Amino acid sequence: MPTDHHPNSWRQRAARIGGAAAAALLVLPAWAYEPPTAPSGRINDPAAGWDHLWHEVLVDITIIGVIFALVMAYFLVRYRARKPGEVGSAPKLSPAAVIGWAVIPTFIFMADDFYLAANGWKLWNDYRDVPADRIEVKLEAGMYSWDYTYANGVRTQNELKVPAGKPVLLRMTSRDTLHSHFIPDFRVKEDSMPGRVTYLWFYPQKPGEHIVSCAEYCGVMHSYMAGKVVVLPEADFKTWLEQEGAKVASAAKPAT
Ligand SMILES: [Cu+2]
Repeated sequence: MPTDHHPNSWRQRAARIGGAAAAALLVLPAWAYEPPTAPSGRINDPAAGWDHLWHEVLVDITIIGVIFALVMAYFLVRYRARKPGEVGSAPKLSPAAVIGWAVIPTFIFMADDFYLAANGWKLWNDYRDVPADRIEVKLEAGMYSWDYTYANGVRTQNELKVPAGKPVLLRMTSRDTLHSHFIPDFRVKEDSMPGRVTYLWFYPQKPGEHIVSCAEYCGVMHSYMAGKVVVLPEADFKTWLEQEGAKVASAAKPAT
């Protein structure tokens, strides 16, 4: 028998071991991934910070836009043609004035950009530290639904029930393609993707309902991929989760 077709050749064995290791690496650590946790008691809810930065952007571009428009309007009038066919003569600027006219307006723009970028960067990094005291829900996205699974095995579709007053961490993946779990009211959005676990957390503080939508074009029914977050008073949430958990437990029991 030629050795290169031997079923136990080292090449085949290595390929088998390698394949198993790769499969284990893909599957095993996925849900176990631990996002960085903020020190106990700290909740870096970014919602107010994002709103603040957004207003800052609007105010800044308005002020800069108005200043530039006024300067431009002044120049249009000041240097207008006074009679037909008039050829203008540009005032001679000193090298310092030339540099100043180029650098100062650029600096005003850039200083504002850097300020906004630095604040956004800080907000985002703080936000990535998940609060220590939280509830966790697994989310599997698929064309076209959001499927949530609670720690006790309770499953819901397109409706995420959560208690008021407690941060909620979603550990997300996808069974098909890219989706993005977007809850505009809480100012949070994160992709869910196949073969990888991403995370997203938000801080619901009072009972109410909030829209969830998919913010990544994922297929022809993408726009129907809407759900909601239902924030319940803590006691109501507990009752609901226990009741649903009991149903799951009794359904799992073998018939006697
Ligand atoms: Cu989607």
